[in-house]
Amino acid sequence: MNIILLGPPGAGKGTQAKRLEAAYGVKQISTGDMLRAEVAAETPIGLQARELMEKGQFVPDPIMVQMIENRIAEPDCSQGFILDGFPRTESQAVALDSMLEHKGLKINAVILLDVAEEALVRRLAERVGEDGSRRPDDRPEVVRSRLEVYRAQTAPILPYYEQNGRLKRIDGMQTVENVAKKIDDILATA
Ligand code: B4P
Repeated sequence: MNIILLGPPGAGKGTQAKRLEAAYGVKQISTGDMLRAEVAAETPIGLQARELMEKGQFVPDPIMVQMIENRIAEPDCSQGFILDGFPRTESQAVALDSMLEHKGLKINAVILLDVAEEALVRRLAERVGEDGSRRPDDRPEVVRSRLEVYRAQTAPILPYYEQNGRLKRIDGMQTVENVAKKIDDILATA
């Protein structure tokens, strides 16, 4: 089972992807987490990503596409994966489809978590990591620019996935448990 979770920053993609990983035995691939690991390790990608992420901007498509191609090829993804944070641009979406076609893989479900902007700003302002740390890109001024980037670059890919009824929308304003149940309902028929 291969799943794409789409939605604006703070929609709950990471929250739901973690649960799906545990419930279905498929691997969470969070591009945000992968980039934060590159930043922490001060790799060449991390050094480039740090500045962009702190401003709420996207890391260039070729870097992200290569990162996903390498990750999907790893053995722990052989039972399936959940893409959490990818694709975020039309070019990433097109590259993903051609990459999967070459590998003989397909996406079983594309799920969009819909959440109102005021709720996103509030959630991210309140988000605290497991170690009690705050993310530098959750500052309200950066969240505003992340939402602008989402509107300009990610929202336009939704029609791409709406073709042939591929996109399933869920009201992400419900509780975590209710969102999870709606995802389970979609996956039961995927
Ligand atoms: P990400 O790490 O992907 O960040 P995210 O969108 O903030 O979070 P998510 O939707 O997973 O929210 P969460 O579950 O944590 O990206 C960070 C940055 O990395 C990007 O801005 C970009 O710079 C870069 N990047 C990543 N991928 C890229 C790509 N493909 N191309 C280019 N650049 C890329 O939920 C948020 C909060 O809400 C949590 O506190 C949670 O507890 C709470 N919450 C969740 N569900 C809830 C619910 N139902 N009700 C109430 N609260 C809820």
